[in-house]
Amino acid sequence: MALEVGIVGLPSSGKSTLFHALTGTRATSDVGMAAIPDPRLTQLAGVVGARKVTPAAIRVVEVRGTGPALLGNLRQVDALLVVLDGFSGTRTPGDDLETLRLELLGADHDHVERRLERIVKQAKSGEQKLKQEAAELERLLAHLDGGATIADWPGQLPGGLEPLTTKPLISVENGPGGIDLKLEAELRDMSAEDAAEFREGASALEEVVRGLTRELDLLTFFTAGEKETRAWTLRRGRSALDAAATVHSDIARGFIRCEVIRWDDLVAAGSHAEAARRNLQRLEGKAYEVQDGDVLNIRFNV
Ligand SMILES: Nc1nc2c(ncn2[C@@H]2O[C@H](COP(=O)(O)OP(=O)(O)OP(=O)(O)O)[C@@H](O)[C@H]2O)c(=O)[nH]1
Ligand SMILES: [Mg+2]
Repeated sequence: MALEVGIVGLPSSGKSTLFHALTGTRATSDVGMAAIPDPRLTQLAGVVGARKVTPAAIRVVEVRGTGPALLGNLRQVDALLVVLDGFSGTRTPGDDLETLRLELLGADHDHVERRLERIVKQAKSGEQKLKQEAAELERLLAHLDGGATIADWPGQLPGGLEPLTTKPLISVENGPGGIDLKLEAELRDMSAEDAAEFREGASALEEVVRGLTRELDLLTFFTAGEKETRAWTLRRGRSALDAAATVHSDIARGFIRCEVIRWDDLVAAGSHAEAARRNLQRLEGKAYEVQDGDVLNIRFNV
């Protein structure tokens, strides 16, 4: 499953412009993929002579409003990108962020309330587990009504609640004080060379993507084949088996062991064969904790 991020913002703040700048897709669709640029991938692909190079990607979802029902579409996403209008001169980004936070709080309150209603109905069957959940939700609702947030809830949350307000939130000020999203969206439609000539440094959007990977504590690992060389994201602290599952569930199921080499060792060696000769490759098992920059070759049988 690719990482997923939701774009939220007040009307006309630049949500669709950010969506286009990130995904290259016009907002006729609400879901697109944003590639995560990584210079290591290009080097690896060169060394193994890959015919296809695939960067890691984030799924991006834009929601077209801030009501509870629309925001509710974001319960599955891993993080929120909040777009703030800093270009029109008619808004105060800090105030708009506060407004957005209140909308998110409102949506979570609404969500807990509805869920409580539903569970109370279901609990009439007398099932003990449902009665317990109803009691928990009632306590949580009282906590929210008292002006607190789900994030301050001291206990464990009822399973599958998926609040919005506990998700990592990254704000993007659209305008001179932040990122000129209109320009980024226009650059997106140019070739990489033309775009590079226009801007002084790296794309400002790269900072947004880096912020996301930081907030979500992600690392990048690689698979480096001739047919395809590819970058993948994984939460820090996860195992080789989790990495295998990211690539394909069959590979995880048939996992035997995996060969691990540091990306720069492989680049320095110039080929898998030379890296093996220099003994730069290690064999690891399912429990191995994957490190940022690892190149994995997973042995499996199906
Ligand atoms: N000058 C300038 N105009 C911008 C910028 N970002 C967006 N706009 C313009 O502002 C308008 C609204 O931008 P959108 O990206 O459609 O905003 P939105 O949040 O998706 O709007 P809704 O979906 O209608 O709520 C468009 O006409 C954009 O071209 C910017 O950075 N500078
Ligand atoms: Mg829009």
